[in-house]
Amino acid sequence: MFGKLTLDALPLYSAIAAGGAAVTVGGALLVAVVLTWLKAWKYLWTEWLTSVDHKRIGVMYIVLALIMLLRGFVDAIMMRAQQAFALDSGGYLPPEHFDQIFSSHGTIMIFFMAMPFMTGLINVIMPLQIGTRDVAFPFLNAVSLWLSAAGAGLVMVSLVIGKFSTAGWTGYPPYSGIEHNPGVGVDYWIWAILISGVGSTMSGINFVVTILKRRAPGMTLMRMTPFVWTALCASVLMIFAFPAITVACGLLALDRVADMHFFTNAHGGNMMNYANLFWIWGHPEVYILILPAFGVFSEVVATFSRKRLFGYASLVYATAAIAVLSFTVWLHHFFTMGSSANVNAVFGVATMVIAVPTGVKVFNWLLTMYRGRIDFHPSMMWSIGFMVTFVIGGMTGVLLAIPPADYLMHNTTFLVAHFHNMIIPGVLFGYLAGYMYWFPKAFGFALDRKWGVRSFWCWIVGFYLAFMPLYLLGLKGMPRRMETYNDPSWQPYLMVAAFGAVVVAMGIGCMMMQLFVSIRDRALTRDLTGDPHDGRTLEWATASPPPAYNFAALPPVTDREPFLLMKERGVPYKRPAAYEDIRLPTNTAVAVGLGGLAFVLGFAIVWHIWWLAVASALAMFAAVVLRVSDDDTEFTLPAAEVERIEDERFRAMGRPS
Ligand code: HEM
Ligand SMILES: [Cu+2]
Repeated sequence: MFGKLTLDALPLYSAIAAGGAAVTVGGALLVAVVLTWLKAWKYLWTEWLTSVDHKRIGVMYIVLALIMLLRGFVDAIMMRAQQAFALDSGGYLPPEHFDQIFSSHGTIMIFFMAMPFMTGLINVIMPLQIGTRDVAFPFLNAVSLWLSAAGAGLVMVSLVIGKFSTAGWTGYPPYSGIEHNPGVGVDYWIWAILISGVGSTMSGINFVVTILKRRAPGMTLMRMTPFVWTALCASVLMIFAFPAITVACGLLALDRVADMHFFTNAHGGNMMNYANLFWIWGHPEVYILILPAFGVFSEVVATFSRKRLFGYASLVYATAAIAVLSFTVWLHHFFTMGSSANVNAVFGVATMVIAVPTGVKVFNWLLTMYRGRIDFHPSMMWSIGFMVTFVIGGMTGVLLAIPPADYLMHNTTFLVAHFHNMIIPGVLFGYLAGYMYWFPKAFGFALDRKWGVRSFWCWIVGFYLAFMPLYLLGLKGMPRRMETYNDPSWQPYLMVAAFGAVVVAMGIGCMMMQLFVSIRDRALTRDLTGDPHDGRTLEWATASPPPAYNFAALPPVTDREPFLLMKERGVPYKRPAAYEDIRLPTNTAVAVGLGGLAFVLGFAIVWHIWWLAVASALAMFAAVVLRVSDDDTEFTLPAAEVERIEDERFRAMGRPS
């Protein structure tokens, strides 16, 4: 009846695991109690959970990302605490538990923090920047969100019922195979990634179609903002890369459940099939995450330097070049696994080539800032911090791209330092810059600058303290994923690294403080114009927060910085001669329902509760059939209502008609 699920699945074997479970369950209960106390359930359900509005979906993605950032960071700080004190002793974490933590940290940060953050930012801003009313497939967009949430939910549930994978975020066989890893942890990992990955593929399709088909009149490709360009390239990568990991996870699941042998040495399988599939997704994934962050930097640097972006066209070509090249280098992730020297050399050189378009971009940003009137808004600080730090990380990457050097360093903390050095400034700083830049657009009031700047300084100082020692440790030969060690000369570095993580924790604290202070003082920082930063692109032409339909009349575009041009001509808030009826998608419970069923399906397969798996799969199928045979999924917002909403906005701005 319950498959492999018994009371033994509860985390009573260790106080720390039980504590983690208690925090998870307690946190969920606390949220539920607060929502009940605020009587917010109905509002949450009708306005948010069932919404198909791209802005709300984007905000929900970002909320998911921020929650998972906290979870992933708790994992990080637990690892840093373990390694700081585990000299010649077991430390405070049992080995099995430490392995779960590095696996969940990597998995969460990549799949459930960075991916939702990126998808959320694109969702909120891209349709506004191209001047459209919604993404091409609003319902599909909601399904993607809820599939991501289902995956994240599976990772969180593994804290309470059963265990998480101990096979690292890459899940390499044979260790992730059933023979060496018979527990449910790897299955949680597989189904979390498989389910959320399907959502990511669909998001990619949705964004590409939206950008290609739904631009405002006159918005040619070369008038699109850099952020939209990077979103387009990242989405193309998502469409081609994510099926590879979905297939890899699917085959690994078959190996485990159906005794197949895709990735085993026995019966004709080969682990390298997995390594290739995984990294054919994994390397482009880095650029899926980083390109939109580059897009954010381009927007932020232009706005806060008060200058047109330097070298727009070269930036676009560099983005496209990076996207193409990112598919040609995956083999550098297994230089040491027995390819010939020539193969390694080709992939090493291909890897180094990516540094060229990336360098082009850095110079574009620097030259945009050159002689600009720079405003040190927190978003600008994140951008400058990124440029300095990222260049260092890039150089260590070129080092690792030399196969003989990689033989020495690949499984050491040098590598850990390198990829955090790319992904924290290059991805997370970019998203945080975007979060602070566009927050007033999404919510109608600005984030506090002071706490933003404080958060930035803690993050960047903490980053250097936490990761520079790892480069040195790597050169001294410390392998990654070490639970204990007996070389006393490592310990001082690990203490500094742990202290760095504490400073990053203060940065996260400042971000929470910033949100709290900003919400408290929101009456003072209201953004009535919709244009708090003196912006240049279309998203600033509409109200903050934008109405459901974004633009009462789709704005004609004749320039790369259309809103700046309107302001220069003195017509930024020109009202249409007459308003029209607008068709909008209606809310639906089907998408969130599908997410819930996908969660149940994943959980059922993890625990081999086959009747439940079949039942939830059938229910999903039925829900999809019901949805696609429903012709009544849109409603008309009458012109009079549009006019009323617009009138109200102009009155608030002090510009009654
Ligand atoms: C915020 C501060 C962060 C700290 C202090 C931190 C710390 C760590 C530590 C201690 C490890 C284990 C290293 C080892 O086993 O030797 C690790 C691994 C990892 N981290 Fe982070 N991390 C942070 C942020 C991030 C972010 C933002 C990402 C991605 C977006 C990320 C992705 C990863 C990945 C993929 C691994 C490899 C996990 C594995 O070995 O399977 N980390 N991190
Ligand atoms: Cu790579």
